Amino acid sequence: MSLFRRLKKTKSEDSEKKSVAIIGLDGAGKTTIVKRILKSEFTLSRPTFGVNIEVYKYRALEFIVYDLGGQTPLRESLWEKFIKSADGLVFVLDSADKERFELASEEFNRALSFNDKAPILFISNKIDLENAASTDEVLDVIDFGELIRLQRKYNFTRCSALTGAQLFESWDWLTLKLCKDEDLPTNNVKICGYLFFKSEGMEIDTVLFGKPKTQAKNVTLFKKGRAETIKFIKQMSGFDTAETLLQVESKQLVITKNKMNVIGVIIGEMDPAARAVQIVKNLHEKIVKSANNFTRVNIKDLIEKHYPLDFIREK
Ligand SMILES: Nc1nc2c(ncn2[C@@H]2O[C@H](COP(=O)(O)OP(=O)(O)O)[C@@H](O)[C@H]2O)c(=O)[nH]1
Ligand SMILES: [Mg+2]
Repeated sequence: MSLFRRLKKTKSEDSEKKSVAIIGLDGAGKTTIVKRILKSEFTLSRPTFGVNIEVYKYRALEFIVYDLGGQTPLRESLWEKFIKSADGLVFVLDSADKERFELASEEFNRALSFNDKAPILFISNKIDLENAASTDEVLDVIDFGELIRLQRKYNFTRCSALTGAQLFESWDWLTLKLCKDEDLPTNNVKICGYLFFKSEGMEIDTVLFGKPKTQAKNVTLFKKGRAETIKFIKQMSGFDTAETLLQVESKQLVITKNKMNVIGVIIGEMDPAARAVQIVKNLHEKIVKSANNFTRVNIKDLIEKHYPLDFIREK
């Protein structure tokens, strides 16, 4: 985001090849997560490796998706090999499937026993569902004590692959753990404009930042961003909050919905999208506040005032 695009920004792609093993019981949401992370526009190569293994390649990155549980000896040795060689581990739990928590916990511990170095992202997925387990309910079954004792790098996060809630932030964490490139921007983003809609689909504002020449250059980019935003509004009409990250031309589009409002911002290709998500969430709050005071908001002013280092500046 370009979490993962950032990783490809390497001098020699082969030398920086990274693999992320994404594991969990069938139906946990692994495939859905990978597809969202890899953004809609990318073509993925997906070689068939064997039963229940998916390998997605994207530049210098390899995502190995593996359904756990009910191992045959052949599959067992195969996934042990994958997990051993993985640079990052992601375990996905269906937080609404409480009946299989114990089994998930066993598989989680087994996976950890094969790899004692890689940072671990634990995703408690499907939090949009009514019967999703709380953090405490998950922690009752999944034991992180050993990880803490061994000082492993791990992160626990509650996500929804469906709405995107918390997903991009947690992947940002993993990317930063995997990525050693000092040049990567970790703090500021370059917002080159925004799209502001009402959740029922009414367009309020589209504003391009920068000098007229830059704006002219970005017109088609924004047209595409607008089409993506409208698509997102339709797809997420049933949810109060949602967020997504897409690749649009050579930039990234972050769209977030918060009850009545939908805001999309376009940021640079290598920018940390998690920061953009954070900024937009704060903008949402400020918009709601000013609506309560009956003042008309100007999102551009808000960005300039509160995030002076996060938009494109041109002299
Ligand atoms: N409600 C909800 N459904 C999800 C979520 N993530 C995945 N699903 C659904 O769960 C099912 C299994 O997802 P899939 O990605 O195929 O699981 P996998 O077997 O782990 O790869 C699919 O029907 C998905 O649409 C989520 O966050 N919320
Ligand atoms: Mg799958």
